[in-house]
Amino acid sequence: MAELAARIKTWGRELGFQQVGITDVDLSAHEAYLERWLANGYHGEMNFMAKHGTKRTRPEELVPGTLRVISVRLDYLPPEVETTQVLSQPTRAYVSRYALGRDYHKLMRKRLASLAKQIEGEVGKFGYRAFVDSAPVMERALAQKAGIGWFGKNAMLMNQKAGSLFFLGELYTDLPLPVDKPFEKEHCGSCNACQVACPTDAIVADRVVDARRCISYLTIELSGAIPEEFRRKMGNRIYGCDDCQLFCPFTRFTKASQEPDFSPRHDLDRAELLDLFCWGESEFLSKTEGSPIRRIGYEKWLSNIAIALGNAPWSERVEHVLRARLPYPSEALREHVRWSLKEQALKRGARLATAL
Ligand code: B12
Ligand code: SF4
Ligand code: SF4
Repeated sequence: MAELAARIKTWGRELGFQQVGITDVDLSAHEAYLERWLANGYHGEMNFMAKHGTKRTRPEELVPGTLRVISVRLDYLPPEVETTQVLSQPTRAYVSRYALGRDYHKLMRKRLASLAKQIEGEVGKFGYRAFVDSAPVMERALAQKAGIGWFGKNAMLMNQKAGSLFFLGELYTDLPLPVDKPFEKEHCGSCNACQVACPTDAIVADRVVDARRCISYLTIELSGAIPEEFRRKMGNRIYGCDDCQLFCPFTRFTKASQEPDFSPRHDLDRAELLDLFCWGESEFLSKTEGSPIRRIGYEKWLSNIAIALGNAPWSERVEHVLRARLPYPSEALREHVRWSLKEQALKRGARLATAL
């Protein structure tokens, strides 16, 4: 089994994963943290987080017979993509850097299936299931236990040589493989740059994010109106948010991803808000084919961009394109557009006042 474990790690790296670790199924240390998070209502509308009882923290209840979890890391930041520079250009759209190219779920699951096939070639039929962000699985807790990194104060799984701009995935298996040492050392020390940088104060305690305040949740998961208290704070972030990672000192150790699939499509790394707002629905559907962005749907896409346009400097053209969306059939979208028009009108008024 020790030899097999070593080979699994080599195959994993050959398949393009940057780290591969193995752990057992004991997540008892994490159960109480998850329960408290749910009891506080921090999951908001994400009912899937509360729905599965103890299956999330007890892998053998999700997949009976599971003895070990093979945890993998895949870096995603494409080379030469700007990050904080785009955040400071309010006419441009900031799309979270994980979502610029192809959806990672399929790509990673395919690779995990290839890894399982290689194991099968060695040991014959064995029990396994591959997961990537898709099922009640505690991916960060498993990765920490498998030695991949520590929980940063921003709740991200971090590695001192790679930062945190990576995805996690798992193979649950019934093979009694030897386990790796958990990642015990926490490297955050007295730093709290992520908490200071978070635009909406969503990091409510060390390693605890109140999703209801998190821009990632507001722009991707929330189906209703985005509460007004967060709209100005969202700035130009139209899909997800990376601030608590971008301002983390370990992010400078990020290794650029060599995956062509993660390269930005349609200039999404630096697009103008106005251009994106003018996409029609069929254009949205074709341009986001195979991208994680498609999942939020056209109305949410427009609502997010409308808020960012409200936050952009005043311009006649911005007011014009916003007004053009007022007859749109969705009241949810119209409400966001009305808010943005008010914001634009305030800025127009302020300009006039200074000109007088
Ligand atoms: C729900 C969810 C969200 C929610 C809630 C976020 C959250 N912090 O829980 C929202 C929509 C806000 C979100 C946002 C993002 N997400 Co998300 N998300 C998930 C999901 C589906 C579940 C996470 C979860 O279990 N939350 C429940 C809480 C309780 O768990 P936790 O935050 O990890 O907290 C643990 C620690 O607090 C720990 N803890 C705290 N103190 C202590 C002390 C001790 C002693 C111990 C033992 C433990 C401990 O206990 C908790 C339980 O383990 C996972 C995929 C998965 N199935 O795991 C992806 C996942 C966590 N997300 C991911 C990503 C990339 C993001 C974003 C960066 C996306 C973006 N750019 O917009 C942001 C980052 C926000 C952030 N700072 O967390 C990646 C993270 C990769 C990494 N390097 O960590 C994951 C793993 C998906 C993947 N397959 O790669 N996400
Ligand atoms: S993703 Fe953005 S909003 Fe969410 S915790 Fe991090 S910095 Fe805050
Ligand atoms: S910004 Fe500082 S406190 Fe936050 S995760 Fe990075 S090192 Fe830890």
